Amino acid sequence: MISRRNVLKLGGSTAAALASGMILPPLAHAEETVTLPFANGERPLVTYPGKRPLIGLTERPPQLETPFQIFNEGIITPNDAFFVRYHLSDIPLGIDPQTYRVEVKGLVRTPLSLSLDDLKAFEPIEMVAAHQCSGNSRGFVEPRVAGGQLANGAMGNARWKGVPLKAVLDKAGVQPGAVQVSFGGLDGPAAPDTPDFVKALDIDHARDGEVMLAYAMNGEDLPWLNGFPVRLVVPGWYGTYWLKHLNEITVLDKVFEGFWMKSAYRIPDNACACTEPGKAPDKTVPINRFNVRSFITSVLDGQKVPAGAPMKLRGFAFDGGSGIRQVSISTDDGATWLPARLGEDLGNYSFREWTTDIRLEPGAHVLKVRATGNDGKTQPDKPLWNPAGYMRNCVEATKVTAA
Ligand SMILES: Nc1nc2c(c(=O)[nH]1)N[C@H]1C(S)=C(S)[C@@H](COP(=O)(O)O)O[C@H]1N2
Ligand SMILES: [Mo]
Repeated sequence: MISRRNVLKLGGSTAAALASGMILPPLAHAEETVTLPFANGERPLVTYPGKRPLIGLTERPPQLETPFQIFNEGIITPNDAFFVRYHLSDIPLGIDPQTYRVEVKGLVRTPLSLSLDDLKAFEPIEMVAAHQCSGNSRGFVEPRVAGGQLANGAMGNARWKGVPLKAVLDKAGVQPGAVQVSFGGLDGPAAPDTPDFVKALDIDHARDGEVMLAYAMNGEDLPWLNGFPVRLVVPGWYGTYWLKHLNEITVLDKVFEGFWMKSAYRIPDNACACTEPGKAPDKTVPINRFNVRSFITSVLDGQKVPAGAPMKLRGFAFDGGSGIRQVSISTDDGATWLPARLGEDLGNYSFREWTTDIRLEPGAHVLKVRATGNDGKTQPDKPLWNPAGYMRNCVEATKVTAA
């Protein structure tokens, strides 16, 4: 139970739910289930404070996946449908925004202890940026690999508002010899021998003016489970760096060697970030930028569609920040491709909508979508494999039957 005093004054249903101690409803209370399209894909649909029913992966800590059809509602993912990922079971259940502080320390001239008001006094920036877990789509990886068996719902697109990390670091005054900056949050391990979740970025990346301490998401406070009151946003980079409930920023004179950088979240150090299935890589590097991906959202795999009638196909594409140059559609399992129209450009880090008009003869069809970034990179036809099941980005197939 959490005391009323410690509970954030959010107003509305979240505050009420938190005040009544409902922050961690057991998954067993789920009334509905969904089946993701791979073995052992049965999942409960669960409701947490501030969230509509989402696909429950684990209960402690809560891990929630966005049901895929929600991505067809719009190019911005609603806050109450945004996915949730935590590593450590001791997540914060009550945060007082009055006493909340972000400490800036280490190799700086003036260590800082910034309140939420202090952060909001900086000149704000806003950016639409896609967020995605490294293990998004891991459940589709063949041969199967260990880790959260996610379908395609561990991603989302939001308008983030906050302070550039650069402005905060400049205020503290980074000293010569800085190499990396590490980030810690309010959550912690339940057992003392579990390493705390701490991530790090190179100093130049941390000072690129785009990495952000975000306090708002789609015009509202961050949802509790997405890192209230402040999280790091690292545009174009995998979600593992997007530290939630951020309370510690440490400037370091060497490369950070904590477990979550040195041992976890690493990819094969080669151009495809892949190995032969079953083979461990010789050398690894920390996971970094998203590769390019695209999805069809207006029809789902296995759906029946009208034959002979004009049909609008819709979806989105994104990459690690070069922006989407082209999206191509195939209605014949990849034999021929036609360009799709690109929708509104919300910036290079955002999901980019695409649409196209097709007409299908009666029978079974395999629809495919493939995106190319402004950097010239495109999606592979065949899936690439790595031991952690990270960075899946092959061309996806959507099977439909027209009748
Ligand atoms: N404090 C904290 N921040 C964290 C994590 C965590 O376990 N604790 N997980 C990271 C990972 S791996 C991902 S994918 C994203 C998920 O962000 P979300 O829960 O807002 O979707 O948070 C990142 N930031
Ligand atoms: Mo993640």
